[in-house]
Amino acid sequence: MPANFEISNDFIAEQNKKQSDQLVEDFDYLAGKLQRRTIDIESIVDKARNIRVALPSWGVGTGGTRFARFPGPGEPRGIYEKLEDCSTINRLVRSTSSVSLHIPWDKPENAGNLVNAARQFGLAFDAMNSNTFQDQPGQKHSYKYGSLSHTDAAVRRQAIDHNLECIKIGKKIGSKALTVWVGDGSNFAGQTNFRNSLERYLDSMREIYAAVPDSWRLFIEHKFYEPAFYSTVINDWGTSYLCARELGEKAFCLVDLGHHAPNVNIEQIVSRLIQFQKLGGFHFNDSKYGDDDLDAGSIKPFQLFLIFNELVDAELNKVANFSPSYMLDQSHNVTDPIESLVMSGIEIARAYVQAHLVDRKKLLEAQNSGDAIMALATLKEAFTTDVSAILAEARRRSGGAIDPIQVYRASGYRAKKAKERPARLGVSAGII
Ligand code: RM4
Ligand code: MN
Ligand code: MN
Repeated sequence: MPANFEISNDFIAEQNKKQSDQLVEDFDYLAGKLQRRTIDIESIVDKARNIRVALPSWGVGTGGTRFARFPGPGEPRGIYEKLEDCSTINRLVRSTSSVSLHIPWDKPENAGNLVNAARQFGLAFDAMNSNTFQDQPGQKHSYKYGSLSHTDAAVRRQAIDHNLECIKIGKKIGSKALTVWVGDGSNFAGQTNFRNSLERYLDSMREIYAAVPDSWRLFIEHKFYEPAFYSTVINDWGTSYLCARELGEKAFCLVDLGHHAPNVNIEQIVSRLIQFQKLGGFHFNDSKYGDDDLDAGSIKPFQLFLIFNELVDAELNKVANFSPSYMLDQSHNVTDPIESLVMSGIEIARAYVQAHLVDRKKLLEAQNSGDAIMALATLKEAFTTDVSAILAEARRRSGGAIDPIQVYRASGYRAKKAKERPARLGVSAGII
Protein backbone atom coordinates (compact mmCIF):
# COMPACT_ATOMS: atom_id res chain seq x y z
CA MET A 1 0.00 0.00 0.00
CA PRO A 2 1.43 3.42 -0.91
CA ALA A 3 2.42 5.65 1.98
CA ASN A 4 -0.29 7.99 3.19
CA PHE A 5 -0.27 11.47 1.77
CA GLU A 6 1.34 14.17 3.87
CA ILE A 7 2.01 17.85 3.34
CA SER A 8 5.77 17.85 2.85
CA ASN A 9 8.18 20.44 4.16
CA ASP A 10 9.19 21.10 0.55
CA PHE A 11 5.63 21.87 -0.41
CA ILE A 12 5.29 24.29 2.50
CA ALA A 13 8.59 25.98 1.58
CA GLU A 14 7.52 26.28 -2.05
CA GLN A 15 4.18 27.82 -1.13
CA ASN A 16 5.90 30.15 1.31
CA LYS A 17 7.96 31.59 -1.53
CA LYS A 18 4.82 33.13 -2.99
CA GLN A 19 4.15 35.04 0.21
CA SER A 20 7.63 35.87 1.43
CA ASP A 21 8.13 39.31 -0.21
CA GLN A 22 4.85 40.51 1.22
CA LEU A 23 5.74 39.11 4.64
CA VAL A 24 9.14 40.83 4.70
CA GLU A 25 7.42 44.11 3.92
CA ASP A 26 4.74 43.67 6.62
CA PHE A 27 7.26 42.44 9.16
CA ASP A 28 9.65 45.36 8.64
CA TYR A 29 6.80 47.83 8.87
CA LEU A 30 5.63 46.28 12.15
CA ALA A 31 9.19 46.13 13.49
CA GLY A 32 9.47 49.89 12.96
CA LYS A 33 6.15 50.57 14.62
CA LEU A 34 7.06 48.47 17.65
CA GLN A 35 10.48 50.06 17.81
CA ARG A 36 8.77 53.39 18.46
CA ARG A 37 7.16 51.70 21.47
CA THR A 38 10.64 50.42 22.44
CA ILE A 39 9.60 46.85 21.75
CA ASP A 40 12.14 44.62 20.04
CA ILE A 41 10.22 42.55 17.51
CA GLU A 42 12.74 39.71 17.73
CA SER A 43 11.95 39.07 21.37
CA ILE A 44 8.26 38.86 20.46
CA VAL A 45 8.95 36.47 17.58
CA ASP A 46 10.72 34.24 20.10
CA LYS A 47 7.63 34.28 22.30
CA ALA A 48 5.47 33.35 19.32
CA ARG A 49 7.80 30.48 18.47
CA ASN A 50 7.71 29.11 21.99
CA ILE A 51 4.03 28.97 22.81
CA ARG A 52 2.48 25.50 22.70
CA VAL A 53 -1.13 24.43 22.73
CA ALA A 54 -2.23 20.80 22.72
CA LEU A 55 -4.73 19.46 20.21
CA PRO A 56 -7.78 17.50 21.34
CA SER A 57 -7.83 14.07 19.70
CA TRP A 58 -11.63 14.36 19.73
CA GLY A 59 -11.50 17.62 17.79
CA VAL A 60 -10.17 16.33 14.47
CA GLY A 61 -13.36 14.46 13.61
CA THR A 62 -16.48 16.44 12.76
CA GLY A 63 -18.48 17.15 15.89
CA GLY A 64 -22.21 17.32 16.20
CA THR A 65 -25.03 18.66 18.30
CA ARG A 66 -27.63 16.67 20.15
CA PHE A 67 -29.76 17.01 17.03
CA ALA A 68 -27.46 15.80 14.30
CA ARG A 69 -23.95 15.27 13.09
CA PHE A 70 -23.01 16.04 9.51
CA PRO A 71 -19.83 14.07 8.84
CA GLY A 72 -17.23 15.53 6.53
CA PRO A 73 -15.18 13.67 3.93
CA GLY A 74 -12.01 11.85 4.90
CA GLU A 75 -12.60 11.91 8.65
CA PRO A 76 -10.07 10.05 10.76
CA ARG A 77 -11.37 6.60 11.61
CA GLY A 78 -9.17 5.84 14.55
CA ILE A 79 -6.42 7.17 16.74
CA TYR A 80 -3.64 6.72 14.15
CA GLU A 81 -5.50 8.78 11.58
CA LYS A 82 -6.29 11.35 14.26
CA LEU A 83 -2.57 11.64 14.94
CA GLU A 84 -1.98 12.03 11.23
CA ASP A 85 -4.37 15.01 11.13
CA CYS A 86 -2.86 16.48 14.29
CA SER A 87 0.58 16.27 12.74
CA THR A 88 -0.72 18.04 9.63
CA ILE A 89 -1.98 20.89 11.80
CA ASN A 90 1.36 21.04 13.57
CA ARG A 91 3.31 21.04 10.32
CA LEU A 92 1.40 24.11 9.23
CA VAL A 93 1.47 26.10 12.48
CA ARG A 94 4.34 24.48 14.46
CA SER A 95 2.85 25.31 17.83
CA THR A 96 0.58 22.30 18.32
CA SER A 97 3.06 19.50 18.88
CA SER A 98 1.10 17.50 21.43
CA VAL A 99 -2.21 15.71 21.58
CA SER A 100 -4.58 15.24 24.48
CA LEU A 101 -6.25 11.82 24.41
CA HIS A 102 -9.71 10.86 25.55
CA ILE A 103 -10.08 7.38 26.99
CA PRO A 104 -11.77 5.12 25.95
CA TRP A 105 -12.41 6.97 22.67
CA ASP A 106 -8.71 6.73 21.83
CA LYS A 107 -7.71 3.77 23.92
CA PRO A 108 -4.62 2.30 22.25
CA GLU A 109 -4.49 -1.43 21.65
CA ASN A 110 -0.75 -1.20 22.07
CA ALA A 111 0.75 1.79 23.84
CA GLY A 112 4.23 1.17 22.39
CA ASN A 113 2.90 1.29 18.82
CA LEU A 114 1.05 4.50 19.59
CA VAL A 115 4.18 6.12 21.00
CA ASN A 116 6.14 5.09 17.90
CA ALA A 117 3.49 6.49 15.60
CA ALA A 118 3.38 9.75 17.53
CA ARG A 119 7.14 10.03 17.40
CA GLN A 120 7.13 9.57 13.63
CA PHE A 121 4.56 12.32 13.39
CA GLY A 122 6.66 14.56 15.65
CA LEU A 123 3.98 14.56 18.32
CA ALA A 124 3.92 13.98 22.08
CA PHE A 125 1.03 13.37 24.45
CA ASP A 126 -0.49 15.96 26.73
CA ALA A 127 -3.06 15.38 29.49
CA MET A 128 -5.13 12.21 29.53
CA ASN A 129 -8.90 12.71 29.73
CA SER A 130 -11.06 10.16 31.49
CA ASN A 131 -14.64 9.59 30.46
CA THR A 132 -17.20 8.63 33.07
CA PHE A 133 -19.97 10.67 31.53
CA GLN A 134 -21.01 7.96 29.06
CA ASP A 135 -21.65 4.27 29.29
CA GLN A 136 -19.42 2.09 27.17
CA PRO A 137 -20.52 -1.19 25.56
CA GLY A 138 -20.21 -4.05 28.00
CA GLN A 139 -19.74 -1.82 31.01
CA LYS A 140 -21.10 -3.33 34.22
CA HIS A 141 -22.58 -0.27 35.92
CA SER A 142 -24.30 2.74 34.38
CA TYR A 143 -23.29 6.37 34.88
CA LYS A 144 -26.85 7.54 34.32
CA TYR A 145 -26.99 8.85 37.89
CA GLY A 146 -23.38 9.85 38.25
CA SER A 147 -19.91 8.36 38.43
CA LEU A 148 -17.31 9.47 40.99
CA SER A 149 -20.08 10.91 43.19
CA HIS A 150 -22.64 8.14 42.65
CA THR A 151 -24.58 6.95 45.69
CA ASP A 152 -23.62 3.34 44.90
CA ALA A 153 -20.07 2.41 45.89
CA ALA A 154 -19.86 -0.14 43.06
CA VAL A 155 -20.41 2.57 40.44
CA ARG A 156 -17.84 4.79 42.13
CA ARG A 157 -15.39 1.89 42.16
CA GLN A 158 -15.82 1.39 38.43
CA ALA A 159 -15.32 5.14 37.77
CA ILE A 160 -12.22 5.25 39.99
CA ASP A 161 -10.78 2.20 38.24
CA HIS A 162 -11.31 3.84 34.87
CA ASN A 163 -9.30 6.87 36.01
CA LEU A 164 -6.57 4.60 37.35
CA GLU A 165 -6.46 2.92 33.96
CA CYS A 166 -6.10 6.33 32.28
CA ILE A 167 -3.09 7.04 34.49
CA LYS A 168 -1.61 3.67 33.59
CA ILE A 169 -1.98 4.28 29.86
CA GLY A 170 -0.72 7.84 30.29
CA LYS A 171 2.45 6.59 31.99
CA LYS A 172 3.18 4.35 29.02
CA ILE A 173 2.79 7.10 26.45
CA GLY A 174 4.61 9.87 28.31
CA SER A 175 1.67 11.94 29.47
CA LYS A 176 2.15 14.05 32.58
CA ALA A 177 -1.39 14.89 33.62
CA LEU A 178 -4.89 13.56 34.07
CA THR A 179 -7.90 15.77 33.48
CA VAL A 180 -11.05 14.73 35.28
CA TRP A 181 -14.33 16.17 34.13
CA VAL A 182 -17.46 14.45 35.40
CA GLY A 183 -21.00 14.88 34.16
CA ASP A 184 -22.30 14.20 37.66
CA GLY A 185 -25.09 16.41 38.87
CA SER A 186 -28.87 16.58 39.01
CA ASN A 187 -31.79 17.68 36.91
CA PHE A 188 -34.29 18.40 39.68
CA ALA A 189 -34.32 20.15 43.00
CA GLY A 190 -33.96 17.59 45.73
CA GLN A 191 -32.61 14.93 43.40
CA THR A 192 -29.24 14.88 45.11
CA ASN A 193 -27.79 15.98 48.40
CA PHE A 194 -25.22 18.63 47.46
CA ARG A 195 -22.93 18.06 50.42
CA ASN A 196 -22.94 14.28 50.31
CA SER A 197 -22.39 14.18 46.56
CA LEU A 198 -19.33 16.36 46.83
CA GLU A 199 -18.03 14.32 49.75
CA ARG A 200 -18.36 11.12 47.72
CA TYR A 201 -16.65 12.80 44.77
CA LEU A 202 -13.78 13.86 47.00
CA ASP A 203 -13.43 10.36 48.44
CA SER A 204 -13.16 8.96 44.93
CA MET A 205 -10.73 11.65 43.88
CA ARG A 206 -8.50 10.96 46.90
CA GLU A 207 -7.94 7.47 45.60
CA ILE A 208 -7.21 8.74 42.09
CA TYR A 209 -4.93 11.44 43.48
CA ALA A 210 -2.93 8.82 45.36
CA ALA A 211 -2.24 7.02 42.07
CA VAL A 212 -1.09 10.16 40.28
CA PRO A 213 2.72 10.02 39.92
CA ASP A 214 4.66 12.77 41.70
CA SER A 215 5.84 14.20 38.39
CA TRP A 216 2.24 14.50 37.16
CA ARG A 217 -0.58 16.93 37.78
CA LEU A 218 -4.24 16.20 38.33
CA PHE A 219 -6.59 18.69 36.68
CA ILE A 220 -10.09 19.25 37.96
CA GLU A 221 -12.37 20.69 35.29
CA HIS A 222 -15.50 22.46 36.45
CA LYS A 223 -18.67 23.08 34.45
CA PHE A 224 -21.81 24.77 35.68
CA TYR A 225 -24.38 22.82 33.69
CA GLU A 226 -24.82 20.12 31.08
CA PRO A 227 -25.47 17.24 30.89
CA ALA A 228 -27.03 17.94 34.31
CA PHE A 229 -29.33 20.95 34.13
CA TYR A 230 -30.15 21.80 37.73
CA SER A 231 -26.84 21.29 39.51
CA THR A 232 -23.44 19.85 38.82
CA VAL A 233 -21.08 18.45 41.43
CA ILE A 234 -18.06 20.46 40.27
CA ASN A 235 -20.03 23.50 39.26
CA ASP A 236 -17.59 26.36 39.41
CA TRP A 237 -14.00 27.46 39.95
CA GLY A 238 -14.62 27.88 43.68
CA THR A 239 -15.63 24.26 44.09
CA SER A 240 -12.78 23.23 41.83
CA TYR A 241 -10.33 25.25 43.92
CA LEU A 242 -11.62 23.81 47.19
CA CYS A 243 -11.29 20.28 45.86
CA ALA A 244 -7.80 20.92 44.47
CA ARG A 245 -6.73 22.30 47.84
CA GLU A 246 -8.36 19.43 49.66
CA LEU A 247 -6.54 16.87 47.51
CA GLY A 248 -3.04 18.29 47.68
CA GLU A 249 -0.23 19.87 45.74
CA LYS A 250 -0.51 17.73 42.62
CA ALA A 251 -4.11 18.86 42.11
CA PHE A 252 -4.95 21.96 40.06
CA CYS A 253 -7.94 23.64 38.47
CA LEU A 254 -8.58 23.50 34.75
CA VAL A 255 -10.50 26.33 33.15
CA ASP A 256 -12.58 25.48 30.09
CA LEU A 257 -13.67 28.80 28.67
CA GLY A 258 -17.14 27.50 27.78
CA HIS A 259 -17.92 26.23 31.28
CA HIS A 260 -19.05 29.47 32.89
CA ALA A 261 -22.32 31.35 33.14
CA PRO A 262 -22.73 34.03 30.44
CA ASN A 263 -20.86 37.26 31.17
CA VAL A 264 -18.76 35.81 33.97
CA ASN A 265 -15.41 37.56 34.25
CA ILE A 266 -13.18 34.64 33.30
CA GLU A 267 -9.96 36.67 33.30
CA GLN A 268 -10.56 37.50 36.94
CA ILE A 269 -11.12 33.84 37.78
CA VAL A 270 -7.84 33.08 36.03
CA SER A 271 -6.12 35.74 38.11
CA ARG A 272 -7.50 34.31 41.36
CA LEU A 273 -6.33 30.81 40.50
CA ILE A 274 -2.90 32.13 39.58
CA GLN A 275 -2.66 34.04 42.85
CA PHE A 276 -3.48 30.99 44.93
CA GLN A 277 -1.24 28.78 42.79
CA LYS A 278 -3.90 26.43 41.58
CA LEU A 279 -4.18 27.26 37.91
CA GLY A 280 -3.41 24.01 36.10
CA GLY A 281 -4.44 24.72 32.58
CA PHE A 282 -7.04 25.55 29.99
CA HIS A 283 -9.43 24.09 27.55
CA PHE A 284 -9.60 26.84 24.99
CA ASN A 285 -12.67 27.35 22.86
CA ASP A 286 -15.18 30.15 22.43
CA SER A 287 -18.85 30.51 23.13
CA LYS A 288 -21.81 32.77 22.65
CA TYR A 289 -24.31 31.06 24.95
CA GLY A 290 -23.04 27.99 26.77
CA ASP A 291 -20.52 25.23 26.25
CA ASP A 292 -20.65 25.94 22.53
CA ASP A 293 -17.12 24.64 21.85
CA LEU A 294 -16.68 27.13 19.01
CA ASP A 295 -13.25 28.06 17.69
CA ALA A 296 -10.94 29.91 20.09
CA GLY A 297 -11.05 33.65 19.51
CA SER A 298 -13.98 33.46 17.09
CA ILE A 299 -16.61 35.12 19.29
CA LYS A 300 -14.85 37.07 22.06
CA PRO A 301 -11.27 37.78 21.02
CA PHE A 302 -10.96 40.59 23.57
CA GLN A 303 -11.80 38.17 26.37
CA LEU A 304 -9.12 35.80 25.11
CA PHE A 305 -6.64 38.65 25.07
CA LEU A 306 -7.58 39.67 28.63
CA ILE A 307 -7.07 36.12 29.82
CA PHE A 308 -3.61 36.09 28.25
CA ASN A 309 -2.96 39.47 29.77
CA GLU A 310 -3.31 37.80 33.19
CA LEU A 311 -1.17 34.86 32.09
CA VAL A 312 1.61 37.03 30.72
CA ASP A 313 1.50 39.22 33.81
CA ALA A 314 2.07 36.09 35.90
CA GLU A 315 4.81 34.88 33.54
CA LEU A 316 6.67 38.18 33.71
CA ASN A 317 6.29 38.38 37.47
CA LYS A 318 7.45 34.78 37.86
CA VAL A 319 4.52 33.78 40.07
CA ALA A 320 5.26 30.57 41.99
CA ASN A 321 3.80 27.30 40.72
CA PHE A 322 2.74 28.94 37.50
CA SER A 323 3.03 26.61 34.55
CA PRO A 324 -0.38 26.26 32.91
CA SER A 325 -1.05 23.68 30.22
CA TYR A 326 -2.79 24.99 27.17
CA MET A 327 -5.18 22.69 25.37
CA LEU A 328 -7.90 23.22 22.81
CA ASP A 329 -11.29 21.64 23.46
CA GLN A 330 -13.59 22.36 20.55
CA SER A 331 -16.27 20.75 18.45
CA HIS A 332 -16.27 21.53 14.75
CA ASN A 333 -19.68 21.07 13.25
CA VAL A 334 -19.65 23.13 10.07
CA THR A 335 -15.96 23.57 9.26
CA ASP A 336 -13.12 21.31 8.26
CA PRO A 337 -11.77 20.46 11.75
CA ILE A 338 -8.18 20.83 10.54
CA GLU A 339 -8.84 24.38 9.37
CA SER A 340 -10.62 25.25 12.62
CA LEU A 341 -7.76 23.91 14.72
CA VAL A 342 -5.18 25.68 12.58
CA MET A 343 -7.01 28.97 13.05
CA SER A 344 -7.50 28.33 16.77
CA GLY A 345 -3.83 27.57 17.30
CA ILE A 346 -3.02 30.86 15.60
CA GLU A 347 -5.55 32.78 17.70
CA ILE A 348 -4.06 31.45 20.93
CA ALA A 349 -0.60 32.55 19.78
CA ARG A 350 -2.03 35.92 18.73
CA ALA A 351 -3.56 36.61 22.14
CA TYR A 352 -0.35 35.53 23.85
CA VAL A 353 1.82 37.73 21.63
CA GLN A 354 -0.50 40.73 21.96
CA ALA A 355 -0.43 40.35 25.73
CA HIS A 356 3.34 40.67 25.50
CA LEU A 357 2.91 44.05 23.82
CA VAL A 358 1.15 45.58 26.82
CA ASP A 359 3.14 48.48 28.21
CA ARG A 360 3.03 47.24 31.81
CA LYS A 361 4.76 50.26 33.27
CA LYS A 362 2.22 52.57 31.71
CA LEU A 363 -0.60 50.31 32.84
CA LEU A 364 0.63 50.33 36.43
CA GLU A 365 0.95 54.11 36.41
CA ALA A 366 -2.58 54.44 35.09
CA GLN A 367 -3.85 52.05 37.75
CA ASN A 368 -2.01 53.84 40.54
CA SER A 369 -3.27 57.24 39.50
CA GLY A 370 -6.87 56.14 38.95
CA ASP A 371 -6.63 56.87 35.24
CA ALA A 372 -9.20 54.40 33.98
CA ILE A 373 -9.18 55.63 30.39
CA MET A 374 -5.40 55.37 30.10
CA ALA A 375 -5.48 51.89 31.64
CA LEU A 376 -7.97 50.73 29.04
CA ALA A 377 -6.13 52.57 26.25
CA THR A 378 -2.92 50.78 27.24
CA LEU A 379 -4.57 47.41 26.92
CA LYS A 380 -6.29 48.42 23.68
CA GLU A 381 -3.01 49.62 22.20
CA ALA A 382 -1.72 46.06 22.53
CA PHE A 383 -4.98 44.38 21.55
CA THR A 384 -5.41 46.43 18.38
CA THR A 385 -1.86 45.87 17.16
CA ASP A 386 -1.99 43.58 14.16
CA VAL A 387 0.62 40.97 15.02
CA SER A 388 -0.12 38.71 12.04
CA ALA A 389 3.32 39.32 10.55
CA ILE A 390 4.98 38.21 13.79
CA LEU A 391 2.92 35.05 13.88
CA ALA A 392 3.61 34.30 10.22
CA GLU A 393 7.33 34.93 10.60
CA ALA A 394 7.44 32.71 13.71
CA ARG A 395 5.75 29.92 11.78
CA ARG A 396 8.07 30.38 8.80
CA ARG A 397 11.19 30.24 10.95
CA SER A 398 9.94 27.07 12.60
CA GLY A 399 9.28 25.42 9.23
CA GLY A 400 5.56 26.12 9.12
CA ALA A 401 3.39 27.95 6.64
CA ILE A 402 3.17 31.70 6.20
CA ASP A 403 -0.48 31.21 5.24
CA PRO A 404 -1.49 27.84 6.68
CA ILE A 405 -5.05 27.70 5.37
CA GLN A 406 -3.94 28.55 1.85
CA VAL A 407 -1.23 25.89 1.95
CA TYR A 408 -3.62 23.33 3.40
CA ARG A 409 -6.17 23.97 0.66
CA ALA A 410 -3.56 24.02 -2.09
CA SER A 411 -2.26 20.63 -0.94
CA GLY A 412 -5.60 18.90 -1.54
CA TYR A 413 -5.12 17.08 1.78
CA ARG A 414 -8.79 16.56 2.55
CA ALA A 415 -9.70 15.14 -0.86
CA LYS A 416 -6.72 12.81 -0.66
CA LYS A 417 -7.72 11.63 2.80
CA ALA A 418 -11.26 11.05 1.57
CA LYS A 419 -9.79 8.51 -0.88
CA GLU A 420 -7.41 6.99 1.65
CA ARG A 421 -10.06 6.73 4.34
CA PRO A 422 -13.25 5.25 2.95
CA ALA A 423 -16.03 5.71 5.51
CA ARG A 424 -16.50 2.90 7.98
CA LEU A 425 -19.90 2.26 9.48
CA GLY A 426 -20.41 3.23 13.08
CA VAL A 427 -17.46 5.59 13.40
CA SER A 428 -18.23 8.77 15.28
CA ALA A 429 -16.14 11.68 16.41
CA GLY A 430 -16.88 10.94 20.03
CA ILE A 431 -19.01 13.88 21.01
CA ILE A 432 -22.46 13.77 19.51
C1 RM4 B 1 -16.98 18.33 28.29
C2 RM4 B 1 -15.67 18.87 28.83
C3 RM4 B 1 -14.53 17.94 28.69
C4 RM4 B 1 -14.53 17.27 27.34
C5 RM4 B 1 -15.87 16.68 27.03
C6 RM4 B 1 -15.89 16.00 25.69
O1 RM4 B 1 -17.92 19.33 28.14
O2 RM4 B 1 -15.37 20.09 28.21
O3 RM4 B 1 -13.34 18.61 28.86
O4 RM4 B 1 -13.57 16.28 27.40
O5 RM4 B 1 -16.83 17.70 27.04
MN1 MN C 1 -13.29 20.81 28.39
MN1 MN D 1 -17.02 21.36 27.51
